[in-house]
Amino acid sequence: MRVEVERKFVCNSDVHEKLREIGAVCVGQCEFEDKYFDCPEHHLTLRDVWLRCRQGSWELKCPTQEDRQERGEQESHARSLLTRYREITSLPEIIAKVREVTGEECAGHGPSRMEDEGMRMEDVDECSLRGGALSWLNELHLVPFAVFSTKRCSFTLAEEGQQHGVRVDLDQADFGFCVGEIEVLLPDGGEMQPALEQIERTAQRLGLSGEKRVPGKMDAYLQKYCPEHYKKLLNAKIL
Ligand code: V4E
Repeated sequence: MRVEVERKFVCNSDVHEKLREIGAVCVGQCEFEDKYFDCPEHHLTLRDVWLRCRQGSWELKCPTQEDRQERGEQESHARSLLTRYREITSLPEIIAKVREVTGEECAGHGPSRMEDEGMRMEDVDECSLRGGALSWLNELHLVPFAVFSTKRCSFTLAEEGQQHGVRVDLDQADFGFCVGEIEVLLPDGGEMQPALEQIERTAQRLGLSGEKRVPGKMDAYLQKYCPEHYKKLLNAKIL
C-alpha cells in the first residue's frame, strides 16, 4: 500500500517549455481508459472513496487517517492545495475496504441498478469480469458512473540532496480537459512534510501561482456529464 501526495495545476501551453528549462526528463507517454464505479446512492464517492478499473487493473483511492483528522482543523495554504490518498491495488483488499466503507450499504436493497435499468454485463466489460464482477460488483451494486480516456506525458525532476525525484504528469482527457499534476509517492505512514516541501519547490520552479485548488479530470467530467452527482459531492465538500 502506498500514499499519493499530489498537487494539480492548470496545464497551459508554456508548461512543456518550462519543464525543459528546469531539467525535467520525459519518461514516457501513454494512453489509458479509466472506468469509475459506485453504487447508485453514491455511498463510495460521498465518502471520498474512488474505485476504478484502469486498463484491467483495479485501484481504490481513499483518504488517509491523517487527512480525516486534519479535515476541519486549520491547515496551511500550501497544504490545502494538495491531495493525499491511500492507494490500494490488491483486489481482496479493495473488496474488503468497499464493504467496510459502505457497511455493505450498497448491497441488499432489492434488485441492483444493473438489473433495474436493464444494464447488460457488456456495459461493465471484461475488466470487471476479470475481477469477478458478477460476484462482487453485482453483489455490492456497483456500476460504472464515469468512463474516459487520458493521454499522459510523464516527466521526472531530480533535486539535489533528494533521494527520490518528483513526478510531473500532463494529462489530456478525451472529453476536452487538460490538467497537470506534481506527484510524490510515499510508503504508507511515510513523512508528509518533506513531500509537501518537494511539491511546493517544484511548483515554484514551474512558476505556478498556486492561489486556489485546481479541479481534476473527475470534477470536469461530473460537472459536464453527471451534474446531480457533482452537486452532491460539492455539497458534501468532497470536490
Ligand atoms: C482521488 C480522486 C479521484 C480519483 C482520481 O484521482 P486523480 O489523481 O485525480 O486521477 P488520476 O487519473 O491523475 O490518477 P493517477 O494516475 O494519478 O493515479 S477523483 C476525485 N478525487 C478526489 C480529488 C479531490 N477532492 N481534489 C482534487 C484536486 N483531486 C482529486
